[in-house]
Amino acid sequence: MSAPLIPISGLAVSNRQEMGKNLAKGGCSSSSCGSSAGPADMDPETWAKVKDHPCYSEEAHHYFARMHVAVSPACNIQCNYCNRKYDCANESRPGVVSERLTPEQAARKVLAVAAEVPQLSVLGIAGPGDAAYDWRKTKATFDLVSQRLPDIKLCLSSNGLALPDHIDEIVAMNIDHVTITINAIDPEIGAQIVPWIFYERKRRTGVEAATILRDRQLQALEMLHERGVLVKVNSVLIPGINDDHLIEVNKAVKARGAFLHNIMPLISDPAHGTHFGLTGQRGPTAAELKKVQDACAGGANLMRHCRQCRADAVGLLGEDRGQDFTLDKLPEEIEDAPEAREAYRAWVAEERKDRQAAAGLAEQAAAAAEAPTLFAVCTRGSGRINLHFGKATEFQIYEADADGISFVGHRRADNYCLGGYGDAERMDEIIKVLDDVPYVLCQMIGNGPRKRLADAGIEAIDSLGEEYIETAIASILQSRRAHRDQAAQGA
Ligand code: CLF
Ligand code: SF4
Repeated sequence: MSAPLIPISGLAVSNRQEMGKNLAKGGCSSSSCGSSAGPADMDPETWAKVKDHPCYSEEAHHYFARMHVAVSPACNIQCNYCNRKYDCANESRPGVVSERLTPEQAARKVLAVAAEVPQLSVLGIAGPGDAAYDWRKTKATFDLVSQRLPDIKLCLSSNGLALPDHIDEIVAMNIDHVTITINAIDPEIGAQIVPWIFYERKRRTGVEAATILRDRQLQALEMLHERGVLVKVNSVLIPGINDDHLIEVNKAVKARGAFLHNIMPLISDPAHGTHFGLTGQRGPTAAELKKVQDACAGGANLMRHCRQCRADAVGLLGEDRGQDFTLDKLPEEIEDAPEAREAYRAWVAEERKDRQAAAGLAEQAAAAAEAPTLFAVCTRGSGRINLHFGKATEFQIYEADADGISFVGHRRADNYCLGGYGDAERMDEIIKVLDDVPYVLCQMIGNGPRKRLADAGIEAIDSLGEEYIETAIASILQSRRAHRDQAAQGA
């Protein structure tokens, strides 16, 4: 596949080149947003590990796809937010169930996706149970895939209880990325989240269980860090149980070498049949989540672009092509196309240089922003505004302030356009979701939805389609500033 290189516009090229030379950071100005860091912020070995991983690098998530295969149904603990009928809720959206695969079926599926999706860079195993406890199947799958697709990175997610038993194998198998879910380091709090574990052939409960789980999780984190494996820690934010405590978790995992901390909101619904769902435990609001994330600033670097994907997710984060690759849809003959992935990665390398230079300029332009301003962006990847408003099922939220322009999260909403007509109720929902966002940037928008947004105080801008997001935001800020200056001179 060859993707087109599109020149940036809106900013003078000579200026852009000059700024590019001075560019020192990788697109995120926030000190707490380490996942956005670029090659200048880390040693070359670490950068090589994260540059194509959509979860470990916020920047990479614009370009690269991951896929999950649901091969490991067994689990050794019980989380109060999990119903075993569905997938592991530690790193997948609860309430959905994946097609369970044997390692051979999973390897075939990975081959099929790799042949079709040149953006694919990572294979993850994140359930439906625990990848480290159901180790035989996890290992068999990774072995099969790495023989056929050595360029695909391997990634696994676990509750941590069984992880210390597999460190040598993880290192030997070149698994560079491991996620451990740690919701508490205080066993009194942990016991409110995990009522029992199965450890050394015995079921254990309460504080004893939570203590063993915590010790094994932290041990695994230290062991992996010592061996050069990057560890991301996931924590599920449960209001009233561990919200205040997550700052302590953040400090504890940072001290033991965690590369990233991903604080995810509890998703709780009685229909999921989980203990928390049935007992009325609510999830956090977006504001509560942001408050806890912000309170962790200065500790372990935070991941803010997680989409809580499914245990059988396929595609860029935020898109899910899993249903295109169910077993019944896989072709009989699968021909790998490594040259397409190579060509795509070469294109991304060039695109990155161009985008980073543009982002550097944008940082400068934003530096004069008087007050923090939010922008909702419609994008289908590559860090560009390249999606019609009506097709967006999520908006990427960027914030411009005196420190620069940074990605601060995403907000989901059903797509407004239903093939020829717009859905008024969906528009109400979109307006609600964007209530504090004054600008929507999209590739195109019709007059009707533009007016609905304007009536709600949101300006839709579709004149910057295909621009880099940061560049577009910078040129909007510059143009607003020029208008204000003109008005002031005229007054
Ligand atoms: Fe999958 Fe997890 Fe690996 Fe990513 S997901 S096993 S680290 S390849 Fe990513 Fe999905 Fe969030 Fe997970 S967006 S749920 S953090
Ligand atoms: Fe469920 Fe995952 Fe917890 Fe096991 S570790 S109980 S599969 S959420």
